[in-house]
Amino acid sequence: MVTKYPAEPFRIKSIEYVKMNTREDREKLMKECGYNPFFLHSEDVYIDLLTDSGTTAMSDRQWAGLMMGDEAYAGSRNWYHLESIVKEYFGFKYVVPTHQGRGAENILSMIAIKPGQLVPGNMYFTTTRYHQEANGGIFKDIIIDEAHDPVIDLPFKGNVDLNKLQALIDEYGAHQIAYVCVAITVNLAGGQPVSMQNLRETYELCHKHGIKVFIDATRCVENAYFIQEREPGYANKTIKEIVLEQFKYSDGCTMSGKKDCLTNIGGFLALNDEDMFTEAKELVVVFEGMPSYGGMTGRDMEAMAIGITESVDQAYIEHRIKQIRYLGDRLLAAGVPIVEPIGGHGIFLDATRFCAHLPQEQMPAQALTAALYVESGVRGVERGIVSAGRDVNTGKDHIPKLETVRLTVPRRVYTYAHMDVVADGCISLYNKRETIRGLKWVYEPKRLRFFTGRFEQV
Ligand code: PLI
Repeated sequence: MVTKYPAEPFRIKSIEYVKMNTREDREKLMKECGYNPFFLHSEDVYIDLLTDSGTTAMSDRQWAGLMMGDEAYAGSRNWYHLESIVKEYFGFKYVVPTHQGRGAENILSMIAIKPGQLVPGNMYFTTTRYHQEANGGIFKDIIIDEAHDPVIDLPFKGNVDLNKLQALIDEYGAHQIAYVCVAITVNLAGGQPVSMQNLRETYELCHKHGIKVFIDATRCVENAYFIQEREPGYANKTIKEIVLEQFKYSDGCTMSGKKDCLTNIGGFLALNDEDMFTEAKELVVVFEGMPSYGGMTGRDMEAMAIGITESVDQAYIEHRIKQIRYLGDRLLAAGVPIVEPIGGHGIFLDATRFCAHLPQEQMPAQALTAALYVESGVRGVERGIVSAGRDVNTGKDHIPKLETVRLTVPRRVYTYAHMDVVADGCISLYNKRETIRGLKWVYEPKRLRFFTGRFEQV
């Protein structure tokens, strides 16, 4: 049965209390942490929507799996379990475990990029682009133009623009392209999905020119749900079948297990090329650990193997997507500007329209994130000019068209009542939005500056 907002498909077996502090507390705390909510103690946060990464509530089966951890330095049985599950669900020949997604990005960038080569991708992601650039790659954005516009409503707003990709091949030559990175879904576009047709066409174009395609699989189950919901021919396929088909149109993937694998830590690189696999195994021992654990404990690997099997459950993924849609629908009904259509892992407040009185150099999304915490005890995260960082060559700020605050919903953690609290907080702040003050830098880190930067009010 298709329900607009299905109830939680689980019952709660263990709980963690949260507390609401006072507005005066929150004003003081936000000033002390330099208007960067990454510095807040999580105990001072009432509803934590900073990220959906590693914040999942594990199931009883996963907790039971932890007790099955084989903590041998080499050859842990949990590794063989995880390896077989990844092969079955993702369809690749080889798997290299890593401590989390960026560990896999580091290894892939080291083995696949020659200095000066381009790495086209459907919008940048912070850690992904960092590793590409650190290995001499040049990121090129090939997402469709509409993805940079918060109000255009398209079913697959994360799609690769094949004309942009073709133009890069024509201008630079295929040999100058290290590989194409396709993220499913696209995080910073608002969790927007990529269609199966677009995955297929991107792969066909690349292979015609001998270019490899690597998928950023971080939210591949959410992407599969949107394909099932929206793409002709997929309504009767299972999520497991759709997930598997997505990877047919690629040569490998990087995975942050902390999202769609339903675990608190872990990741992997999976691929089909034997030579690349050999090189990746040589590097994993340098940066992560043995090729049979890659920075994870045996129990983490067991939890991840079980998490992957649970993630393709229809009731789970439908509730997840629709719970987020509930929050977005409430905001839209109250006139609060958000990125549309509502995507897979959170709601993105459109800070450009929300804080129309602030110029982008005063970092409206950072200011809005701070103000929302003070207003409601809800922690979101800036995904705008601060996250975009500086151009490695010119040193100038990247100026993203999307200036957003991401309210990222952890998996299986919060209820619809929590979503109401978040919506009420956003709406009451929107009604006094002119009171939000802009920010300026006090300390700007050289790398991934959004994590540890500090600000003060203008
Ligand atoms: O946080 P990691 O190292 O496990 O994964 C890095 C990473 C890669 N790709 C994508 C699309 C991500 O979203 C991602 C991590 N995302 C975080 C931490 C987030 O808050 O969105």
